[in-house]
Amino acid sequence: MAEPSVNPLAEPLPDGIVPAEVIARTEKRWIKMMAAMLLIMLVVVVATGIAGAMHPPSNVEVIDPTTLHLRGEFVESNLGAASEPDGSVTVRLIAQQYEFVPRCVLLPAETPVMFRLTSADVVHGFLLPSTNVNTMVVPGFVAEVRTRFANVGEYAMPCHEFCGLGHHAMWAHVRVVPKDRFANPTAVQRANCE
Ligand SMILES: [Cu+2]
Repeated sequence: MAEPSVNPLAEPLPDGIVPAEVIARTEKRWIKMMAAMLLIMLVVVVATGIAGAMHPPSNVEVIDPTTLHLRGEFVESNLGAASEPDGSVTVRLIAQQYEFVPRCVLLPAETPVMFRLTSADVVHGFLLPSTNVNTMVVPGFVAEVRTRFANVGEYAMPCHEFCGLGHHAMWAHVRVVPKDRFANPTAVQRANCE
């Protein structure tokens, strides 16, 4: 007498073993969730890049870090904020262990501002929270960032690349004032906030 043949795959599984079709369904659900998250992040990156100008700076410009103080646009008398003929403002800064020179920059609101920075020694970071300004300052290169301050006020400017033992104390400030209170700064004014 032959036993009735039973398909072992059709038998109920022992406790604790999840059926293959349940696993397949769960995995498909996770794949859909991951694809949706990637899509959302991609949209955020593109939208902030276009609307808020939040993107990595693309400027590539080399400079000799050993002669910054001797000649060229980063000599001490040329640092700080300067008004341009087209009404915009250019700010030149040097990052060095453990300070930014100058330590405070006065700027007008609602005006195109271009920051140009370079490092005199090691890699530093340049960040203005609540704006699109965020870049590395690499010795030998000029970092260039364009922004426009919508709000007046004091912006803290921390170095955000670890640059040595005094890194935590490396801060500067940007003070943004109403446009009509900003005049083309004199040689002394351009390097402080008074
Ligand atoms: Cu630092």
